[in-house]
Amino acid sequence: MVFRKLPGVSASGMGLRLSQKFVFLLFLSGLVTLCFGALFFLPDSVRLKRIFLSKTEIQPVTVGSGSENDAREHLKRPNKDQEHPKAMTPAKGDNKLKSLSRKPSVSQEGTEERLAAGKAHEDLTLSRSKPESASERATSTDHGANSDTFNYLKFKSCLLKPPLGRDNGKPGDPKTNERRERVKEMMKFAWDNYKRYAWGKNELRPLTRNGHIGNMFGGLRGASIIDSLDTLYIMGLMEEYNDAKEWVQSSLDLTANGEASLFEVNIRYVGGLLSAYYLTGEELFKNKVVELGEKLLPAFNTPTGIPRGVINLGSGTSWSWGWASAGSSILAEFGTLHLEFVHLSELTNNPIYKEKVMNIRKLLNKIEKPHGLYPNFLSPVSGNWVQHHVSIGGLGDSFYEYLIKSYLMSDKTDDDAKAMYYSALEAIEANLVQKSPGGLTYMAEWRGGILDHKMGHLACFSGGMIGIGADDGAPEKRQHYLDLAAEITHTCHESYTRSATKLGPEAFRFDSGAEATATRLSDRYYILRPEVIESYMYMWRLTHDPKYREWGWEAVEALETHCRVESGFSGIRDVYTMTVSHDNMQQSFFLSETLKYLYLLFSDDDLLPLEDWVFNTEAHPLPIIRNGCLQDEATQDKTLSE
Ligand code: DMJ
Repeated sequence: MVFRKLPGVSASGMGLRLSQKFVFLLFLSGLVTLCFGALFFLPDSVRLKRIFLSKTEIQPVTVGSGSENDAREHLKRPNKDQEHPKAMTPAKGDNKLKSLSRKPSVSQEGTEERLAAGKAHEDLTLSRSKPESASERATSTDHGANSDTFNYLKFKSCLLKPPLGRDNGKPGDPKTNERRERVKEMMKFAWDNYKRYAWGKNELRPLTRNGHIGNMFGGLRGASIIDSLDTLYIMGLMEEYNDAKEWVQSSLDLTANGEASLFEVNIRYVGGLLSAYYLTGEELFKNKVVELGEKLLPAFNTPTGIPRGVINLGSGTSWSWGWASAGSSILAEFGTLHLEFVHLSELTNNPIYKEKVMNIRKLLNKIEKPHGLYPNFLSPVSGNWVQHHVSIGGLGDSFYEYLIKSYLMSDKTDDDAKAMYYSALEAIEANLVQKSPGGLTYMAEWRGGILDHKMGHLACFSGGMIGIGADDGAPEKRQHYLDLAAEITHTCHESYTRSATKLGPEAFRFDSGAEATATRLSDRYYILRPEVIESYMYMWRLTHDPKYREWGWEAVEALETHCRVESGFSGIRDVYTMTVSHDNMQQSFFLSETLKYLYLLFSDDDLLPLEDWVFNTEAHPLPIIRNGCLQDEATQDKTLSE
């Protein structure tokens, strides 16, 4: 640049003014940048923000409609005491969480609530520019390209036993068979009413006799259909199964746009379609699941590869939940993808899905853990923990479940998963497992070193989890793990027996004199959850102690008495009162999990034998992958000639 001397101004004077101007301009541009940056911190509702930021970056994520159904699972197991809204608690008058919590009142039905997406916008920018890995580049154009290479017959020949057993698991004992038939009738009743009043919607509202869509699955529909496919099939409800299959064929629209919970879509839709395929061999299910799996991949485009919680299935844009501190991702969400994604790679012969979840695994394995525990919130940008809240219930639960199940599903070859599971369990025992004054064993929650003596209904799955992992623990620990599993299951059963309805509350406590009872009004509801029954089923298979079948039958009777209404099954708002108030929601997991686990509890062990199958966290059975057998040429020849 050429500086011309101005009259009456010395060279040094001019230089001084110029540098003053330069500093001023620098200051001005800094100010503008700051103001623009500050826009990100304004609530999404502020107009200025909407004007200056593009729609995709600030679009609020619609999750957890005011109706209780949604709040549910996307946030799986929220807790109202927590400052984030995973809450699905039906309490009224909790203003802090009002817009985020489950609201079971029929009169509130239809109130759509929106959680502003607390996305880290800078993260989005970073993630978009993240270079792809070599294998990603190699495969990113067609993730389902090799999906026709999976040999179903060969897969079947590698199973140790027929999936449906000798006689579809029919028990020899007539009383048990009668009980099993009752559960089958419950499934038919739930299904028929869904079909009649809510066909194609996500759930049935049994009191108002209509369908519920909610916002957890983006534009996807038919959650109850996808969640029911395998249950109908194993129960031999073939007419119903065929209707469901026909709907998948003609109406499951995977091109629908909308913000969905990555976790929920994965455990229900991906899990449900995978199971349906493995059980039936119907190519339709495979094609659908591969198409869907591909749509989930952009969620992993973050600086660390840890996916965010919400994804727009149309555009591939993803966000963190608005309530998750500092744009963090949730352990139970990004840690509950492994089983399904490994199977997607199996079916497509494309390693990308497995790579995505192995990357999560590696990061979690490497990162420093407070007292060996895994906190529930992690930044997808820095890969660091964001808060030190640890829970085996909401926000954490199925991460631990997927560690041991990954090991089992790998035909016990996934040693990292094994090592991580047992060391996590050790840390849990050392820090969270407690004995109440009344002698009940429970899992407390941990908040930066301080124990909250509360156990969520969701945490009751851990009886079954510790049970199925017992056998592969250190030899001197095996009996101990089985005992621990039985104790936890016993405690969860106590939480049922101590209520008037004999159904368990959403959370129960062990402080201020409480022993496995809810002390807060807002924890008293029951939304047809499966976790306690899930543990009965596993403990029955592992021990054959008849008490587990008796406990399961108690639950059937309580469900029939308090949750069956004229047009389906409904959750209830207070398990401690006999004059029940229904929440008007038949959750899809009632069909996929609660009734399936009850049916299996009253069936012979050869129906979906644990030697061949692991259940995903929505109770969809996925086969153990026997690579040795699958790659064996002799088996190949055998199947080809079949
Ligand atoms: C289900 O969707 C799954 O079991 C999930 O892991 C947790 N919660 C519900 C049922 O309670």
